[in-house]
This record gives sequence, C-alpha cells and structure tokens, in this order.
Amino acid sequence: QVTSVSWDADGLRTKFTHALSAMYRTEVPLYGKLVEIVQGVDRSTLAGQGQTLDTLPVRHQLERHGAIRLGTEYEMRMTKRLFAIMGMHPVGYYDLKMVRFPLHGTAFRPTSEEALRKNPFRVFTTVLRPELISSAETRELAMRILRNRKPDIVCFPSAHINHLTPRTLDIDAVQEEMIRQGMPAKDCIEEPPKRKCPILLRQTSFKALDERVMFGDPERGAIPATHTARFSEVEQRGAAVTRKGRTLYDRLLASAVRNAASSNIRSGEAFRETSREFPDDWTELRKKGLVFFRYRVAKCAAKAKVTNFDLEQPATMDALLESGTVECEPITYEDFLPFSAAGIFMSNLGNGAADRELQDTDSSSEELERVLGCAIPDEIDQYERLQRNSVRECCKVLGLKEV
Ligand code: OOG
Ligand code: NI
Repeated sequence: QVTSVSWDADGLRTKFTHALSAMYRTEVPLYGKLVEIVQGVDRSTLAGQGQTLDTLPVRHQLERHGAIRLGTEYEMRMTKRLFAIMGMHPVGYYDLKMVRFPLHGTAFRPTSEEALRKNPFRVFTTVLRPELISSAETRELAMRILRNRKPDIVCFPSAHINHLTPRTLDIDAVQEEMIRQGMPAKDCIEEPPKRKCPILLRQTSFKALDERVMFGDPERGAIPATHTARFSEVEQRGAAVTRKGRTLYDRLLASAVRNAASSNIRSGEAFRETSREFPDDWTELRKKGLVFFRYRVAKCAAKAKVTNFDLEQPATMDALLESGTVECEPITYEDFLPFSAAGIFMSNLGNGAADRELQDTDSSSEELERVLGCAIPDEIDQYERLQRNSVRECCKVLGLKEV
C-alpha cells in the first residue's frame, strides 16, 4: 500500500542548511572560524546603527550558498531531483568556457518571494562538458573514471560540497579580520568595489586546505597525495540590477579588465575607476531603471485606502513615492557572477592551470536544458517578475488600474 508523504519544502531546505553547516564546521574547521568572524562583524555593524543581530531578517541569519562540481549528465539529473524536494530549481546559465574550463552550470535556488524570505539557500552546480576537452587521452581518462564511480569528481568516496559561504553585512571588515587572524585569505575582494548602494555580489575566500588522500592506481596500488578541493568563502549581497544595469556593469567591468591589462594596474583598482560611471544613489538608480525595486503601500496609506490619484490623472510611481503613499526597497541579488565564479575556480588551482586547450564550441544553455529536462529561466526575468508583482499588489490595494 502506498502512503502519501507530505513535506514542507522550505522547512526541509532549512534543516538541510543547518545540517550542512554543522557538518562543514567539523570537516573544515576554518569555516567555523569564518562564521564566528562574520557574526562579530555583523554584530558591530548593526551596533553602529543602534541594532542587534536579532533585528536582521530571518533569512540573513542562516543564509548560505554552496558549490558542487558534477561529472556526468546522470549526476546532474539526480541533483535536480534532490534539490527540487527542497524547493530549489535551476535559475540562470553559467558558461565557464570563457575562462577555459570545460564546464557549464546553473544555480539551484528557491524562486518565490516567500521561499526566498524563509531561506534563500542556493547551490552553484557545474557539470563537465567532456566534448570540450581537446586531448583525446585526457577525455577518455575522465570518461573512464566517471563511468566507474558513484558520484564525486575528485577524491572523495561520496558526494562532497567544495565550499559553503555565509553572507555578511560588511565584507571589507571580514576580509581585514581574516588577515588579522592569519587566515589564508585571498588578497582582494571579487567584483564591484565598495559602494554606498551595494549592487550584485562581492566575495572573498580563504584558500583551500591541503588535505591528505590516497589515490588508487590499478598498477601501483594506493598512492598517498594531497588535494585542495575544499575551502570557504564569504559574500556580501547587494541589489539585483536590471538588464540595462547589467549591460552597463558588464561594459565597465570589461573596460576595467582591458585597462588593467594594458597599464599594469591591479584589476580591482581599474574597476574602482570605471565603476564611478555606475550611479551610486538609490533614487537615481531607480529613475534610470538600473536596479529592481520591491514596492509596498505604506502602512498609513493602506489603512486610509484613499489617494489623490484615483480621479482624473493616471498616477505615476514617482508621484506615489514622493507623496509617501508607496515605499520601495531594492530587491536582493540571489544569483552568481560568472567572472567571480571563475575567480573562485582559479584561486584554488596552482600555476600552470592556464594552458588548458579547449575545443571551440558555443556556449550551450540548450544542451544543459536537455540534460535537466526543463527550461532554465533567466535570472533577470525572475527579478522583473518580483518587481512587477509588487507593483500590481500596490495597484490592487490602492484601487488603481495601473501605474
Ligand atoms: C563554484 C564557483 C562559483 C561563487 O561563489 O561564485 C561560486 C565552484 O568553485 O565550484 O561558488
Ligand atoms: Ni561560492
């Protein structure tokens, strides 16, 4: 007899996040130390604003992202099924070929506003594209190993997570503290420079641990070695940018990379220069349509249910905001950045990793969709939907046709 089992995907995701965090703390002790640093930094950041840690939104207190690297289509499909149970679905396509890795992937994460508010746990998941490996010998070796294993890509007997990342309110302070405590931090923070109005994602990590492993060799038996598969990161999240905002951002980043290459300055320095062109004021960012916002009818206006706008003139969002009828806040960026992700992959490889030759193939979101057996929604469309829903909700409360 089949009994139906019901579960709450959000609750399961949160249980999983806690369990993973507890496990990672025992496996990678520096992760525990990092989480303590983050709590200390967040506590003092909030104290500076007259607040305490429990005033942080619930999601922020347990917010983590992880990353896994898969080898086969079968593993990718299994992973999709597993995460679906926890309310996590593929969003966004990331092509790592641009940094010469024969990999592509997606982020599994919750998508509804409510699920994101409860726990936005997300996992950056890549899978190997063997057809991109130029050397037939390497390709065949990889395929042979993958055929003979139950999942993992490097040197673990079963699946492993290669990093787990807490979110902080002040990544610059965390970076300083990691260095002060002698942790092997990377020398700079990835992606947008510090701003008054944070956008997208800033990340830093400490370098991988050297862990002992025995590699099995059919002829020589067990060979003692070390691997550097596990590390930890910390992130600070800012606002999701619109398509227009993203185009501007990518252009500024590309020109910073060019400037850094041609003039011997550090890329962080170059990006600080070019990114001055990206406005740093919420009102301006909103008016120029560069950032997504969540709109909400102000409490007092919702109660009064009257506005000056429902008669002759159609209301505009600017007028509703200026009169205090509606309030807004930037929507948090829930995804990843390909350039940053590439930096994370690189930071744990030694020198010599740069001469990988790859076959010249197009990036292929269709191919990944085929593997997953479903469409991969574009991340920017997701934010557009959240913003649009919030505008509709305001109109409904205020009895307006549209704004
Ligand atoms: C994934 C790297 C991407 C991030 O934070 O950008 C990532 C990996 O190392 O497998 O986690
Ligand atoms: Ni990461």
